[in-house]
Amino acid sequence: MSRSLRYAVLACFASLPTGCTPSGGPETIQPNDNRQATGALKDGVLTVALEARTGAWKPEGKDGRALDSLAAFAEAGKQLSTPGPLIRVPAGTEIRGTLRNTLTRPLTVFGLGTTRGFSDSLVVAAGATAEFQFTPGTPGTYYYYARNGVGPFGGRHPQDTQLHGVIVVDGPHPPPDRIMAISWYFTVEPTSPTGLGRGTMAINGLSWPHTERLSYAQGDSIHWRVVNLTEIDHPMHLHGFYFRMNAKGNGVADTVYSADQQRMAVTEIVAPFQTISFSWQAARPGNWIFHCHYAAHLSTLVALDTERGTMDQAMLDHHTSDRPHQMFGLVMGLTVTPNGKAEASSGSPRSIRIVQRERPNGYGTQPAMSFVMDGTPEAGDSTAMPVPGPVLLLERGKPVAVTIVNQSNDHAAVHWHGIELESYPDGVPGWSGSGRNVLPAIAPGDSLTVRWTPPRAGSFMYHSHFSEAKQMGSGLYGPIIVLEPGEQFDPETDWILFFGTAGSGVNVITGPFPNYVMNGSQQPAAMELKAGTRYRFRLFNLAGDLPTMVSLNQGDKPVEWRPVAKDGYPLAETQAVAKPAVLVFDPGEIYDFEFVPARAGGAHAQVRAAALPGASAPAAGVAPAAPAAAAAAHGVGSGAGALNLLLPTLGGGVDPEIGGWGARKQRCCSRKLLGRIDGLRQFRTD
Ligand SMILES: [Cu+2]
Repeated sequence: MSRSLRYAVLACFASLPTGCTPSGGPETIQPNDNRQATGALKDGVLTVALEARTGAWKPEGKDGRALDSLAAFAEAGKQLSTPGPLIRVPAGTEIRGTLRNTLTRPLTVFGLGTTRGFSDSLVVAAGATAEFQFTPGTPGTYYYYARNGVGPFGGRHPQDTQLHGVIVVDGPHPPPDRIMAISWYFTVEPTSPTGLGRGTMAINGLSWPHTERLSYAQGDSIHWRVVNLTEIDHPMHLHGFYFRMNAKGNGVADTVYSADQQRMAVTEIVAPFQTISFSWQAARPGNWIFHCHYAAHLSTLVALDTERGTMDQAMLDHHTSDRPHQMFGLVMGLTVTPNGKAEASSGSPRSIRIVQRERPNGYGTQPAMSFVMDGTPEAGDSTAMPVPGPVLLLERGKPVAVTIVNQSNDHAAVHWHGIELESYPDGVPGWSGSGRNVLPAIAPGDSLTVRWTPPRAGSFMYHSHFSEAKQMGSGLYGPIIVLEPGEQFDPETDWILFFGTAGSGVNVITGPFPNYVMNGSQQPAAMELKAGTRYRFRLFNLAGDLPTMVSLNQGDKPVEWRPVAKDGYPLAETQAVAKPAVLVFDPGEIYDFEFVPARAGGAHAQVRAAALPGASAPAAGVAPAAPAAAAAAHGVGSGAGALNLLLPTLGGGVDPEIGGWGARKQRCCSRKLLGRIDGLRQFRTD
């Protein structure tokens, strides 16, 4: 930096808080990687000075489009950032601070009081400065958050969506960690093709492919905290590795899991204003991603290149030129450098050939797409469009060589979800692999073979990782069942229940919204169960961008089932205990349950997708529904012996641990029925 420019910058800082840049124009709201804590710590007291100002946010990097006139926080005299300054202290530290509101509107600030979270607020008038003081005693992940009223969809007004920051309270000897804060911005424009004016989703202030690249060495123990500062769920998925859930919080309290309560996952729902912390080991080298599993949150809907729903070609150039991964928004990329020898897989691989095909206008104006197993009668019938794709029944430890033959009109890439494999076959084109050996997208008419070995028996899935919103919505997914050597799969007692959508939504405000399907159908065939027989239900979710709720009821009460695995990983004995058969789960999640029907009887079933009213992009602006009444209208067989697979009402005693809906129900008052499967399962248990 030249001397004169440096003085200009210093002068500029001295003149803050009005905000300026050396070149003039609005101040830029910087990304914040949450590595540097704010304030001065002295004699057990942290002194903090915060300011709310207005600036321009560039979630797609300095050459990307700016979102002007957004409010954000800064440390007094320093640059604005989103998320705002990190407050990080050892437990028991007193925090004394001031918050100056330079905006022309009053702010209600949560999280900077004794009880924090949404239970404690500070009202700061326009132009005023407020003082705050609190002494956090319990280690964990928290946040502060501000708003000026509530917008038309129940969340913050667009200009307030970056008014927040993370608070971390450390226990003794905290391991090194990274903090990822998720934020968003969107404006609604009902006349645009998508219903959105402009939208973005960001991690630490940046949106893929502009998010920070994290670097680790093979063997590193990794600790991450994720803070959801948006008004919508994000099912966060790690490729290639399981992580161990350590804690989950809501801003007021952070629940640290005991050893008995910890469990492994590859996808974890982070509900609105929830915090999670988890650990994993970078056991295998290469490039990996950690991303939201709502396909819309990776789609062009959250790219600022989109102008009224249409990609702006001029703006596209500032991303990588070929954009092989077709991802935007909530994605972090990380590279694990090798450290020692790679494990060589042994044995000759079993060859599998899967054909990706497409039929135009299969779902309205959108195509239907299918995976079919080469060499089967379906593959010979060019009109067959089966959904889900063929079950891959594999054996633990036995290598496979899977060839994807792309007969569709779009590029192809397939992700083996939940499988602990090498980086290259992981399925993210333009990213998976290492160095110059990076997985390509498969062009129409081309094919590609990848090799991997399933190291664990359980339930997994495969799905498209290219233009996911379109391709997964069109049917490009299927289950993977890995068996122990010598184990047989018994379809009589082992049931695959795969939830998806028939197409993807086009206009996220007005719809039409896609129908929900189970095993590819809105009217699945009835199945018969025998009383006293032990069944395994494998529930897979890739159903759009909303939570799916499933329950198994007798009369108006859920029966009991026993969760045995989450994302293919067996649950510990202390967790695999019988509980009410109610599940709320998100795309990217897989649950295995054991169920023994006790009594004979007939039943009726239904499943719904639900959303916070107006909070999510797909559900924004929906009219409140009457879920209890609708559920009652579709429930039958309330007499003794009847089993209903029925959606719970909101107060229906959902286990807050499985699905996390409990944490949200305080704020959620209604749901919209976006899809329905009637006659999902009819149990005739005799
Ligand atoms: Cu998301």
